[in-house]
Amino acid sequence: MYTGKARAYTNIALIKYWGKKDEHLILPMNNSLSLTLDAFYTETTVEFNKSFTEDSFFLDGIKQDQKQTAKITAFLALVRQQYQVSLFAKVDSRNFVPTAAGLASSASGLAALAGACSAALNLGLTDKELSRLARRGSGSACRSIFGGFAEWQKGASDQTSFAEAIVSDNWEQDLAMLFVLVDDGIKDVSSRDGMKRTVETSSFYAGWLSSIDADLKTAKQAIAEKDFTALGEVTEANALRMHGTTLAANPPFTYWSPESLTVMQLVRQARQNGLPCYFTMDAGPNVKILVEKKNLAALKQFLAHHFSSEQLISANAGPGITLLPEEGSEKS
Ligand code: 2P0
Repeated sequence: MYTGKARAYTNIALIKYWGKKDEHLILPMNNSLSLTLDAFYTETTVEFNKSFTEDSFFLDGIKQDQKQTAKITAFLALVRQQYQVSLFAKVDSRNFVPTAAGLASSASGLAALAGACSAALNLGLTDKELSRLARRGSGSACRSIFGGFAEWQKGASDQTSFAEAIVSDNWEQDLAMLFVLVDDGIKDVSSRDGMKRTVETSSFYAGWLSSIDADLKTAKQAIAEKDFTALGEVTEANALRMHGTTLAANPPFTYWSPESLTVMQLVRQARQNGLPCYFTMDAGPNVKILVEKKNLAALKQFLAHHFSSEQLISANAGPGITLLPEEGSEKS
């Protein structure tokens, strides 16, 4: 048998990935830029074993059904094909999230799986190769190979689409992200389905694409100059543009709940009160607030009038993927 283990942290995009030009290869329509966080991560052990007759997937110790295993199985099939392996595998994943608030992330999950496969099969992949492999599991996973800021270069082929670390002089260590967990009770549109519907039907999608290059340039310049206001403003504007595209899809949809709008309004109010902070949102109603670490306590205090402490989860910048080879690559 061949076993390997890896830990990967989730990342939040400041400039979003929204839309694929190749669904099979997971090639995105646009570059994206993210911050990897330390508070939420996945640890995954994978075992390839000739005695297995099928792939299996355990999440937090619970065996997952076929539907929940589909993304994992598809990824394992790709690994088998790409690296000439014929064995089935058992995947054992643990999500480390501060609450059971639905923050489990496919970014950390698929990045950890890619790392665990690399460790188990002794593939010796570089970070770039690992990023390309993780991308095939879930687009955003390619950014979780790296700590701090990362940019996913959309590329034009499987070979040329991968994330890279952005040189930042460790400025990300001055930043924090506060998650405001809100519950909406609305049926989810998965990000995969949501971005597909948007690309295919939204009359606003062209506008989204046309604004990306300028947003990326602004964000990268802000990181280079350690300009929090510039980074925050472009983060918030980019998220609003992404979410705007869903309103013009057919059928239209939104990830926003009334509470999401309340948080957005509170963020604007905090700014008016002299507390610099900026929001972003992904394919769900929770709001993430980018804030300088030195202002995190004040922001939490301000929001504590409206939300319980369980709803306010903070994170700092986190590290890249860690392969845990001590458990790896034993043959028997
Ligand atoms: C992002 N999201 O850049 C964007 C913003 C959600 C909104 O990447 O289909 O799970 O597996 O490539 O990576 C979530 O989408 O989608 C995502 P697939 P993924 O973080």
